[in-house]
Amino acid sequence: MRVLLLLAAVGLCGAQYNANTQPGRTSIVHLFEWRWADIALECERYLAPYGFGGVQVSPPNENVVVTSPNRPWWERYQPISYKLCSRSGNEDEFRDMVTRCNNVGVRIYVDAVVNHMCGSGAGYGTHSTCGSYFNAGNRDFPAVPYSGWDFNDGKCTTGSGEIESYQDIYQIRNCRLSGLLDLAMEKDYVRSKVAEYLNHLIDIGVAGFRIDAAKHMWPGDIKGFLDKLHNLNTKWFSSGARPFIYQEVIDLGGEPVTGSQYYGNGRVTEFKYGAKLGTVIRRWNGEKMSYLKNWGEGWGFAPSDRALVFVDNHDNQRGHGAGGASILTFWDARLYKMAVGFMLAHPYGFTRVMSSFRWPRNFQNGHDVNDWYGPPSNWDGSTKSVPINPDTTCGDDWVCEHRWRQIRNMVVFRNVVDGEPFSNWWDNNSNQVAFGRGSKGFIVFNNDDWQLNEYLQTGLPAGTYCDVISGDKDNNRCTGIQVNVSGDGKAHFQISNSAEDPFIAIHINAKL
Ligand code: QV4
Ligand code: CA
Repeated sequence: MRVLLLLAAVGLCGAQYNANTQPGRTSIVHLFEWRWADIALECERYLAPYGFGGVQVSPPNENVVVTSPNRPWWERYQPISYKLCSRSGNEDEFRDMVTRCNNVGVRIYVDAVVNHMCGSGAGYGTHSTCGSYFNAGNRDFPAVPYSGWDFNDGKCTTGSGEIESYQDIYQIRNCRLSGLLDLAMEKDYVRSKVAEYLNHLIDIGVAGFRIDAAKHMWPGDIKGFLDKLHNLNTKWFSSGARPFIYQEVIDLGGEPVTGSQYYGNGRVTEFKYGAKLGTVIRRWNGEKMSYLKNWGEGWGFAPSDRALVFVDNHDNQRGHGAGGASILTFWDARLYKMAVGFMLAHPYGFTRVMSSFRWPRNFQNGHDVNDWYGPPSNWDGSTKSVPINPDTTCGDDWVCEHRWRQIRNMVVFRNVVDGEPFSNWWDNNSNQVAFGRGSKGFIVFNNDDWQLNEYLQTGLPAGTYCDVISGDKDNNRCTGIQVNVSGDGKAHFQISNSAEDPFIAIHINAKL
């Protein structure tokens, strides 16, 4: 009996690191600012067929309506209540999305903004996405309810009441992050209100949470509300399954708050990953792809089973948060596809693919003054639905990186090679590299300024393979490059440095 209890306990803890995706589905996609109705459709028509494990959705709770600037994307990071209504839809639409996505094996992960409420300057009234009254000035949020007692004001020691130094662990947790009213998470009442919100979502059927601004809450206070969370809904999850937790903790080193302090609660977003990979793929600071041989923990990242990894996210693709100029995004499409391809082929971490909207970037003195732009929207401020073009791309300024053939096919690649070891590394001591995943997949990159022309050990069984970067396997023919693996596992690769996509990926499900 004791063994069973122990196993149950481990199961309880272990599962917080487990994404609760269906077996063989190994990535999630952040459908940033998408409407619930569109996500439900995308689960059924695209994400399920291509083996995406789940979707990170934008904050579903009521937020302040910001009109200056006009409906910025970041208004959704200023909660007014935990009612499920936002520009993405209402509670019925949210429920419908979760049900339809779960029914096709695609999970929903909610971006939980629970460290704070709206900005101190948000005023008072009913300018909120559900019409709930609030008064930021006296910390009054009757729709939760929260009152002045539930905020950290008395605890913060800085003059401005805001975080002024990231070298002071007390300010980071007890003061306001850019003026956002900071909740007193040590109070059981506040923990209970947060848990009530998250349990409402769990009971609807979500599989886990991104904990926004986790760095700004004490790890023990986060545990305080996590311990109050229900098990997942047994309509779609096994009994006792725990919500997947990944905490947004920006840790590029050099600060007293580190990601490792949060491992006890769940995974942590590994921001070093995208910052470093961007530098390597851009070949900045003398970085080169041959250095990626020990990618992962060897580069000082979190342990693989504690890391949530990504090339870019909704903040740093527009200069918010962290990562800086090296971050690759859809704006740098050719290099971006290489970075995402490398991430999805490499075994390190749990992978999240970004799916963005386009906005009119306008750099002035190195800063994009339009970094606040909200999603494609109608004249009344409502978010536009996502039109799908005949060529399967998205219209109306939705970028849909997750639908780019090179990225979608690498999501499939990751599923096919899941569990296979990192193997058969080769490099030319510069920016031509290759590696395999056991006997199931192999990938080759040419990021040098000359042709790659090599015979390489792939580890794959003999046969003819379709390159899933330049094309697809369509019935029994390749629409792109074909690769012949001989009996000894070797294959000849030629990649021009001026190729549209200077990398080739093959796996056993793309074998003729
Ligand atoms: C302004 C002034 C304040 C003033 C306040 C008065 O700067 O000094 O006190 O007005 O109200 C927006 C504006 C910001 C404004 C604030 C209101 O940009 O100028 O403050 O609202 O207080 C997003 C955006 C922020 C935005 C915020 C709330 O990035 O620009 O602020 O939403 O709308 C750190 C954290 C990390 C964080 C990252 C951005 O460690 O956790 O900064 N990342 C997460 C989210 C991010 C979000 C938040 C946290 C806040 O990924 O999208 O910030 O929820 O690194
Ligand atoms: Ca805080």
